[in-house]
Amino acid sequence: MTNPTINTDRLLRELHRLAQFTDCPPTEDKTLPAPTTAVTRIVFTPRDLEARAWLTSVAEAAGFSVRTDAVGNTFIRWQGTDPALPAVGTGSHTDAIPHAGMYDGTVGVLGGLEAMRALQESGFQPRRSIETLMFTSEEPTRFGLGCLGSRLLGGVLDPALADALKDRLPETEPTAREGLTLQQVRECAGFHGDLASVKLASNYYGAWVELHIEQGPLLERDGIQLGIVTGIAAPASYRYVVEGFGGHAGALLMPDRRDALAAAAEMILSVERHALAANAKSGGVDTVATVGTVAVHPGAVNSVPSRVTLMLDIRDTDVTRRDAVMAAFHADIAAIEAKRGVKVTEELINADQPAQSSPHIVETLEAICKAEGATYKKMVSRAYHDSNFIARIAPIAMIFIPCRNGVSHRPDEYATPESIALGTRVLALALARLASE
Ligand code: HGY
Ligand code: MN
Ligand code: MN
Repeated sequence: MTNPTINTDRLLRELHRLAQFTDCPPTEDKTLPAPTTAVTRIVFTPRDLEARAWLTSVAEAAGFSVRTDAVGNTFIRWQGTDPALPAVGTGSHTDAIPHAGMYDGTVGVLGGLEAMRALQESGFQPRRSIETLMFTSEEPTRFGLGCLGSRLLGGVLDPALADALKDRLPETEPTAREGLTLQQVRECAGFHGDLASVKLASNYYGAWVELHIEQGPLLERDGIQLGIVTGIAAPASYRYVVEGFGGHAGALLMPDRRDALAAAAEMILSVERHALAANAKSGGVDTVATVGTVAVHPGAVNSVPSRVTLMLDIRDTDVTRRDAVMAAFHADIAAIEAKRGVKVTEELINADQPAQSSPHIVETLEAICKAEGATYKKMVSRAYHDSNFIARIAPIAMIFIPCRNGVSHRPDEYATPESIALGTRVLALALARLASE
């Protein structure tokens, strides 16, 4: 049985090098615990393209082949002795939301590459080819929909709809192109071809394991070294436009107003209330709802808001419960429209199913953790991941490592070198076992 040595220094060096491809200055926020490394790396921006070119150069220097598909998903491949067999895949994303941290996604991409190199350096020869995949646009920042690359790979997103998605980069971005489509932006970035060609055959991967930070507090709180993910919660997101009647903040009298922001505020509190009620009823914590963006028009202190756009992110491990919260929220929206004389338009962005892990891969990971003497717990992922959509075409599982205070999507996101190395070693051992089957 192979015994790969993870080169932790090399892996940490590369994680910090990748973090330097960022559009935000190193954070000055002294209120956050050090170390803090702020990263903004939005898909198809110059920083993202530089990071992609760097990753390709590192992978090719290790002797692996690299290919990209029409949307920029990047496949780092180690050919097996029996290349006709379905491959074993790992990987994650390197795009980062504004002012995020440096470990979300990147641990899975560089950890996958390091696992491949450590196996290669140990003299291991895979029967099945092994791939580390870097997905395009896991984050919804630019095109409003998360997991763009993996949805196309898994065949759960219509290619024409995808190519028509609008570029939503805020005007402040140097590369903002108001009103361009994904097709125009990706072709400008050098990714051509029909998106219909992105979908992978259902036997392309025989097994898939993604390494990722937990993005929650459970492992650290319980002093457990690794998480084995048995399921991934079902994400849904919606866009709402609230239209009222605005005007001069001094002259427009209260009875004559139809304040769109006041109505939006009631909507935000309503969906929070229904999510909390769902948890109270279930006795659990699996229902979560967040309004993460609010755009106010005209956005002047002395002008009554006439139009507000807000984005809702709602998730649950149980789709029926998630949909029940939405039904209660819809009833409140109707009441708010009647009471305030506003008009609310809803746009469904996505409403996905949860993903279940493969019992075989979970057992494989458990056996490896036991053999390594690593403490572990089986758990669900509340964050969504590209593995949600690879699950449509392959058996999956995920490995979680703890992150400090459970923090993610913030500059103080942090995982220890020991956790990163252990997660990468367990991943390498899992890839070796699965690629020998
Ligand atoms: O939002 C998520 O769950 C992921 O981090 N994009
Ligand atoms: Mn993320
Ligand atoms: Mn992620």
